[in-house]
Amino acid sequence: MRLSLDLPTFADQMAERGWVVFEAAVEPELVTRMRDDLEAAWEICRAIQVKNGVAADADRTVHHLVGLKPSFLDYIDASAPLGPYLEHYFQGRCILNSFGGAINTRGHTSYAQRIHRDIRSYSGDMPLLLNTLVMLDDFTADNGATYMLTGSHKRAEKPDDAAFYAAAERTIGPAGSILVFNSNVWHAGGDNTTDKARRSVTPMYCKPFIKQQYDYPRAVGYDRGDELAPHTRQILGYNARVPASLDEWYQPPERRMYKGDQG
Ligand SMILES: O=C(O)CCC(=O)C(=O)O
Repeated sequence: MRLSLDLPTFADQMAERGWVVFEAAVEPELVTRMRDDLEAAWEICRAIQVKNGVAADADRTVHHLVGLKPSFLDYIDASAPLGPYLEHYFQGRCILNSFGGAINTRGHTSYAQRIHRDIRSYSGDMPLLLNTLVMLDDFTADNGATYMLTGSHKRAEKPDDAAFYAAAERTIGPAGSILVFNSNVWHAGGDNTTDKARRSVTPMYCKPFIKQQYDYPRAVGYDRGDELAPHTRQILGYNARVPASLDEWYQPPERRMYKGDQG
């Protein structure tokens, strides 16, 4: 991974604008594998969405990709250079909160195309949650590049539609770019008016004391933590687990499930 912004520039833009784009950061080979895995993941997720009666509004969206297909775990591994940026934003450690994705296609819309922010309670200056979106295709104005209301992390109120679309900027970028944004920023996926899919994955990160949307250590395997690179083990949440027995709870610091450096 090659990150096009240095840490001070990232910090300034995140503070002022609430979002940045690292252009063409992910290796093209990994982007291709994630694109293929995303299509396969859609088949798996869709079957369960339909079976459980939650298919409406979720068209071409997928969820919890780590543990489902290998390239998504490879992405976490490859994103180690993002670590210092994440730690700067969180002023400490963070873990994966969720890892979804979307295949934005002409004539199909999903909840992600409404104006929204991904943190339900406005957190102001407290960095609880951070969104990222990895572009797996080039993002253009025509294929639904995300709308971002720059600076809107500084206020809690939802803008009305007219004000939002009059002022929002688009996240144009080549495949492999990573959009990073404060989860308090109001945003919306755009409509795809082209014949080709606009695919993305959306790893989100949180402070380690916040509940993950999915038990990623369990999905990957509780006993696999030691095989993983330190960055991957941290991000997946192996250092911030909840004990389920007194035997797991009564442990010396180095063997505790919630490690002392997690905040
Ligand atoms: O697909 C997009 O452009 C937006 C994604 C989004 O809204 C989200 O991840 O919360």
